[in-house]
Amino acid sequence: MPSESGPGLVGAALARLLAEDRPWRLGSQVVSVAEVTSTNDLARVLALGGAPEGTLVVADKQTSGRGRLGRVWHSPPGTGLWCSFILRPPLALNNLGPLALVAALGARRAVLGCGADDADIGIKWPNDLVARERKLAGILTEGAGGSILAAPDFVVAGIGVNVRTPEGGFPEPVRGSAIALDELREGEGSAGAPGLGPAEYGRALVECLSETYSEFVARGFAVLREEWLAANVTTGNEVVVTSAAGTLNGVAEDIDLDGRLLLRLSDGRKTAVAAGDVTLRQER
Ligand code: BT5
Repeated sequence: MPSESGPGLVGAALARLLAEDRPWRLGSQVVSVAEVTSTNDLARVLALGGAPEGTLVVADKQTSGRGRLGRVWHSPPGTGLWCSFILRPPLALNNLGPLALVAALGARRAVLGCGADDADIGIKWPNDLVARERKLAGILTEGAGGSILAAPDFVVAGIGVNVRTPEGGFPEPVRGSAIALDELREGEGSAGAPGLGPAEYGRALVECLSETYSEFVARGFAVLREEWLAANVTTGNEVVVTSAAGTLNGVAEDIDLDGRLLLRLSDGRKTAVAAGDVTLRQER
């Protein structure tokens, strides 16, 4: 059971913004806490208890925010949107592969909606948002209740976006590799506008993720693939991909309709990678 405490400020502010206008598929319920181990943990408990699709968990602060493979996600209070959506996609297991890429596209559209420049915001496969070669956002999708044959009962899509640079800068492990929206642009109406906080970004995210998710569920990843390719900073580069299966060196050539990265290996063979970490070696 995740530990949690008190009502949160970010989620409460976001719920107020959404109350003005709530035609979206996601965000129909906002569960707001001041502090939680991980919003993914709380979302999972709520989903197991029957919470409907679109339920959104928001925390001001996470004490054990995590990335993939148990890596730490730094989530200091008031500086970012730390949230998880409960999704119940009506899709077969073998169609769920691109879900994290769909979430990254939604998070990117929301960043652009908050005034960031299209050219500034890249997607690094599979699901990081990057700006100025630093990480702006990360996504962690976790499913539960399925099997190797059946789709999970639900998927929790956890999204962490740095909105404001923490006072005194990012913590040491990510100092120099992390960036927040406020650094991208200055001035009214831009990504760095003084009024833009985690809740305002959250309002844009609810709208944009509702769109990309609905498009994906209705028509498949094919309708989003071109947008993903245009925004991505991975294909066209020499890369090293590290996964449970080992390390692969090659050129990232494309992604397929399952969201897999298509690599041409040094010996000329082609392979498709479903999950892994990419390091860019050089731009071609
Ligand atoms: C991710 O993993 O990027 C997924 C991050 C998901 C975070 C959200 S917040 C809401 C929800 N609840 C959670 O507990 N998680 C989700 P990965 O690709 O494995 O990247 C992790 C790496 O990102 C770390 O090893 C650090 O290098 C870096 N990192 C950690 N915190 C960061 C931050 N705030 N900004 C930028 N980079 C960070």
